Amino acid sequence: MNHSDTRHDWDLEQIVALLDLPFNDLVFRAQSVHREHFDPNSIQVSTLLSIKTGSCAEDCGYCSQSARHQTGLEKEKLLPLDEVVKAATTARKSGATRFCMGAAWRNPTDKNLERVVEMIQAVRGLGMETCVTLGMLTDEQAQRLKQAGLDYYNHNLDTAPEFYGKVITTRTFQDRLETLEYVRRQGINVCSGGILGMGESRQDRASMLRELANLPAHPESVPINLLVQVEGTPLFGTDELDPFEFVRTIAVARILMPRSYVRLSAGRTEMNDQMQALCFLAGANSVFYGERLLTTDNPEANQDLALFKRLGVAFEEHTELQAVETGCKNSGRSSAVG
Ligand code: SAM
Ligand code: DTB
Ligand code: SF4
Repeated sequence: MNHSDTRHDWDLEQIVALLDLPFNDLVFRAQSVHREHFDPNSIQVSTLLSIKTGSCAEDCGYCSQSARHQTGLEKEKLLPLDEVVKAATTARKSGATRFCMGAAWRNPTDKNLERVVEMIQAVRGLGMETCVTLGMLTDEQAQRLKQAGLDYYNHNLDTAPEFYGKVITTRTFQDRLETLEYVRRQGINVCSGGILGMGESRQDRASMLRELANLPAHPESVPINLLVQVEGTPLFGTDELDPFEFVRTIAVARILMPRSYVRLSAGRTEMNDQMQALCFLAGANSVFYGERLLTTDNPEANQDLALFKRLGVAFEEHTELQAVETGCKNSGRSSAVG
């Protein structure tokens, strides 16, 4: 979808200049853009489930699930369908509109993909939006997921192309772009973002945002994760990122991709309420909800409800899809928290 105010021709200097703005100017600008397209007091919530855990063939330096890192993680084979349906039903009852299923694969086999197809169909049957993240796909596999009715595919660029080789050596940045292209070609909504706090520079953060914003179409959903430092991974012990630098990056993501949902993703357990509020002010309007991410903790649901209530923000009730399809500002209903 191309709109007159969405650009795909950002250069690095322009993005670095945004990141360099005085903090107040940057956040004000991001919040102004945010208000042109979204209800500023409404937050979309997704719940995550790890459907296959650990023993992954890739060597991503941040990840607890790589077979190459000794993280003491309990491995789990692909979950049976009934367990997935049970978890999705619980997530729906607590107010999540989207159910995201993650598998620790470099890429799915066709046989495993069929099992995931069953899961997608069952979760859709509960009236929820579906998202899966399964690693690299072929064109045909993306087509199969589309046929199954999948709403979103999550596949992060993770970091700047210039920094990529310092974090992952078993695949290339180009591999990631290819999967995103197959997913987009099938008309599946794209969820793609990255991780901050891996020792990258501000220029690297700008470069990652440029890659996302200059895709032929902006991802509908842009997760910005703060590295969750897992003992036993190569990135454990990395110097912590200045929290304001994280907020700045959220703000610039909002400015560059004005109609995308920007998700304040992993890392919220390390953030205080004030920092999360700043992220929302800077244009983040989606979170993972529920006490578990994939293998690490997320804030307790009660804690999030209390924060949302204090901030006067509400869960977005309508689906993102309706918002994207109607292109409507403030089109959704929100339910007050509390
Ligand atoms: N294996 C698939 C893949 O890598 O595309 C899907 C699952 S993978 C766990 C999904 C995403 O989670 C990664 O792309 C990365 O951005 C994020 N992630 C993984 N470990 C993380 C960590 N320790 N901190 C923050 N984000 C993390
Ligand atoms: C994304 O960008 N973040 C989520 C989701 N996409 C799949 C995963 C975060 C994982 C955090 C570390 C863990 O729990 O293993
Ligand atoms: Fe495997 Fe995904 Fe973890 Fe990389 S991020 S090791 S591909 S599960």
